[in-house]
Amino acid sequence: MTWTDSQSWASSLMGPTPLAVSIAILLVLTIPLFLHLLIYRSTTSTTLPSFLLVGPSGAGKTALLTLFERGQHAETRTSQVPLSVEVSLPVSTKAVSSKYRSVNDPSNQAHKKFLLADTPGHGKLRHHAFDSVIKPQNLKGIIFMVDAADMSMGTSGAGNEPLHQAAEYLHDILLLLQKRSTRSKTSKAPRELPVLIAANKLDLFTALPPPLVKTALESEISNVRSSRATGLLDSGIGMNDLDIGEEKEWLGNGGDGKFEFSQMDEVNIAVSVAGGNVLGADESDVKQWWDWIAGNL
Ligand SMILES: Nc1nc2c(ncn2[C@@H]2O[C@H](COP(=O)(O)OP(=O)(O)OP(=O)(O)O)[C@@H](O)[C@H]2O)c(=O)[nH]1
Ligand SMILES: [Mg+2]
Repeated sequence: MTWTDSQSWASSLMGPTPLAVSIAILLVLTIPLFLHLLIYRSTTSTTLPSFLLVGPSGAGKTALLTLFERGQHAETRTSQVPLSVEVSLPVSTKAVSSKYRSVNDPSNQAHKKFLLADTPGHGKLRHHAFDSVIKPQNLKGIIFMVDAADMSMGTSGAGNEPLHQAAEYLHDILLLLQKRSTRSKTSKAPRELPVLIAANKLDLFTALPPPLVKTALESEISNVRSSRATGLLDSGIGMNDLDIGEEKEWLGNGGDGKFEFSQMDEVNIAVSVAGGNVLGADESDVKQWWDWIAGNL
């Protein structure tokens, strides 16, 4: 029996036989059901989107975490272990992933949830933060919090230790992100990872305004970068010995001259700066940070 034979199984499946009709009906009914189950299961099994809170000790990270979680401020003490909490976006703030939903969509009424991970800022405990950057679980962004009132004394340079500490920490985080992104370039383009520099404690009159926090950090990171380069050169490793093409050891392009946050765009890391205060005589002002989170959720 060949396939052209009217009795062959292929011909009988094509023909208007009761068997062919019932198989076709079965397929039409089960395929959408199967696809639905497949897609539905794969979206619900993923973990919640998360944001990482890093920054020097005393910046106000834990204070922000408690404010976001409970809606009010509570006493904090120096953190020693990382802590993750589930936070809901305020209903007034709309997540970017819901921008095409109708205003009447019932899922808009539900709060959009995410995980906020606090890390200790103490110099000896920063490995917790670095670990979280290296193996991110559905990481949507990093919030680097600084105490803007602490950085204001004097200008940038040797005298301003808080600024130097913050810049060094931020430099290391950005370098880690840059390495992560250049490493993954071989398989596919690195996913964009936004970084927010949250200038906190703007309620204090000594606080540096956010645009100045940005420039102060940029110029201090330039110093950190060039002193790291000198350290490497002094140790006998020349620029040419380092395989810069493979994996950049220098933050930003080339590593010379002035560092600017815009140099991170090249490796898909968008750095933005926004100010606010968790505490304050009047009340907290964290609107810009909520908006940034919503814009990346
Ligand atoms: N004036 C003022 N004080 C603040 C503000 N935010 C936080 N603080 C205070 O800053 C201090 C340090 O805050 P924490 O949240 O514990 O700091 P942290 O960043 O978690 O520090 P580590 O856990 O050591 O990394 C606390 O006494 C807070 O009350 C703010 O916006 N304004
Ligand atoms: Mg803390």
